[in-house]
Amino acid sequence: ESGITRPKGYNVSFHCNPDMEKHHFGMTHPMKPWRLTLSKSLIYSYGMSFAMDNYISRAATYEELASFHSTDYLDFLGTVLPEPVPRDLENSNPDLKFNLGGSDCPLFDGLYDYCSMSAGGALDAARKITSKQSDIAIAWGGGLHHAKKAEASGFCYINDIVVAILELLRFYPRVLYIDIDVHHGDGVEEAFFSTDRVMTVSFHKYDPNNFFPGTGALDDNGPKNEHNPGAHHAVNVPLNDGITDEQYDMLFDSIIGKIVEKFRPSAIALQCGADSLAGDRLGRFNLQVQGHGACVEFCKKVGLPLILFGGGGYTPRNVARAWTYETSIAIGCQDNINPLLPQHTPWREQFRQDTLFPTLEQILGEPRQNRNPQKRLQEIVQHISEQLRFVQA
Ligand code: TV7
Ligand code: CA
Ligand code: ZN
Repeated sequence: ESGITRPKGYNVSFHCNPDMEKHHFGMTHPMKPWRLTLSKSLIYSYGMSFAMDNYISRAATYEELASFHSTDYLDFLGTVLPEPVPRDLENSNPDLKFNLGGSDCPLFDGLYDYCSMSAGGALDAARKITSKQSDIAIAWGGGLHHAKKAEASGFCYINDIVVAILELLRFYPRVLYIDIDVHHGDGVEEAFFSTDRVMTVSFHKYDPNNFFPGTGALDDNGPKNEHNPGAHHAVNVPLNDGITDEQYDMLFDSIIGKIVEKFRPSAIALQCGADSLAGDRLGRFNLQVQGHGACVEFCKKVGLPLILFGGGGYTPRNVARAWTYETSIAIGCQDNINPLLPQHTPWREQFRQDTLFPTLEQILGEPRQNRNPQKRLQEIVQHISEQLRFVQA
């Protein structure tokens, strides 16, 4: 009746942890773990859990986190406590360590649990893939791409993506990492700067002086010195405000198509940050649920083992719509999904419009001006085509 069926021999697993969603970064902080609850409730309302293997993920162990992070950093993360009196601004604490405790990466109750649960979901997803129990594994609680080996950054403390990719690398020769969050995937890029077994590709808003983190220029392609095997294995797609579905999907298909052909990955890890959607509190693009989802669809069609991670996304109703639609794509029921939100959806009034696919006008009133001339997008594709001449599988 719902049109949702389960094709034989094709498995999707869904990894979440309700305890993760209870954490708070602070009242005015843009990162709201509750968006995961809203997303799940919409996914379940559509009945999609019946077409997937659903797992409550465990927390990653200290040893698992230490596969990437330094033990100094983990030890500190495990022992720091939030201050009893909240500070009003960053820099008022003279001994911030590892970039912890500022306004972007505040210390909050249960921080270590929150981080290890996010990484646990990502690792569970990776293991379902490597054990071949899943063809696509979904970890919407992961995708925290800015965290460094020994530093928190941009709302990210533990880089669950790096930890999951390291697990994939135990079984697969090459992994392709793709990042459609509106921010540059700097932490993942840096972690794999010196290996040719991971190619990282980030699409992002780029404005070195005015948009976080300021890295990810077109010609930042990995250190080219000292015979680095990882040289040319970082691909950056710097974009400007207001890019549309049509332009973004053209870029995505053309760039990822060429990369798959040249790099011949054995698995794909896709970070689906939903802050690249129109109307995001921090984002700048004009992407709709359809255009964002088309990236997932393209990756699925490549036919390789695939992990879907979450990431940014600061307007919870848009995050829930995108990750619901993308879950339906993973399952393969996207053509049968009713665009009308199910009547019994919890928090239905949160969604403002009762459709899964609001128009740009519904989302924004006035769409953001598009500052991406076609000519610039062609230059980007051209640069990347030339970069790929240095890459071989
Ligand atoms: C993956 N932008 C993470 C994206 C991380 C972006 C930033 C904020 C922000 C933080 C707040 C807040 C905010 C309205 C927005 C240079 C600064 C400027 C803090 C005010 N409101 C992801 C990180 C980015 C915190 N950081 O990719 C508490 O915006 O631009 C910066 C750095 C210094 C710190 N100030 C902002 O999507 C998950 N932060 C309100 C309260
Ligand atoms: Ca990105
Ligand atoms: Zn982001």
